Amino acid sequence: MLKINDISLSEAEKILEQETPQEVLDFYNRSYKISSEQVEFYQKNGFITLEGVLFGPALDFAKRVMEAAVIVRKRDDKRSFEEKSPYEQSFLQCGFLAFDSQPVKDYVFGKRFAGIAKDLMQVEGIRLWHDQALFKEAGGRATPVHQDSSYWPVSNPELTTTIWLALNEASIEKGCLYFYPESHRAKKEYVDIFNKPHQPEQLSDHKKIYAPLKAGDASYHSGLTFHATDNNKTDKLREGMTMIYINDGNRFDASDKRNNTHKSCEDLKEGQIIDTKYTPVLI
Ligand SMILES: O=C(O)CCC(=O)C(=O)O
Repeated sequence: MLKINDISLSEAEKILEQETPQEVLDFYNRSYKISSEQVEFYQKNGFITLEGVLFGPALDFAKRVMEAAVIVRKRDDKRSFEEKSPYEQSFLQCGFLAFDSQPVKDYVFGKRFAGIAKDLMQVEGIRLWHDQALFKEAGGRATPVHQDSSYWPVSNPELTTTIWLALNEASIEKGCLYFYPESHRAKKEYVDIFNKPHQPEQLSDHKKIYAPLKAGDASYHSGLTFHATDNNKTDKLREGMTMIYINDGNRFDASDKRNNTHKSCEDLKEGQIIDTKYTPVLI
């Protein structure tokens, strides 16, 4: 049984039945000011880090809710770390958590986080693509270098972005993200992160920039930006929560068999606007 901060399964279930307090809900929907310099930085480099995206009671509440959601989702996984595949040793991955409970949905649907994505991508509207908790266990493996949009059947990968929010500190030793600046303009390259990852040759001369985050800080990276993490060298769990956003208008591109069965595109036909029950307009 997965243990996080000594929360038992029954406590976790109770946490997920709570209502989000109004002050927290207001915080999730309060705008975060992005400057024109920050937009420029994101557009040039393909990523950005931002301080204080969450803090105070909203951070405390979101952290507890996400921990509970991961505990409940992993309730039947009794395997030891050694029994997991190398991919699964990189992180405890739980996607589409927003559709399991209201307090997670309140966080994932927050206009504060989607609004930042809208400003950084300079688009008219934002849809959720999906959410994903990524908790790297103590001693967890490195996450191999990859471009997220390789795994998504979208027509416009340049109009996708991920918020990676640190629910607790994500230091270099704990396996924070690192990014290859400007690599969103590099050649697209599929990395089989699940079974047989490789280090893209084209990045050999690229510098990488680590993005350590304090609790409540977040990074945003384009679906085209190459990124990765080192292993978690500490004895603590690294708790990252992501939401992925697409512009409202991105279309289903089923041309790549390696990614064309994505749940967010359930029942769509080639070329249709991505508009499913999993991808609501958020802002
Ligand atoms: O959290 C990690 O270890 C990897 C995260 C990642 O690759 C992503 O959010 O796109």
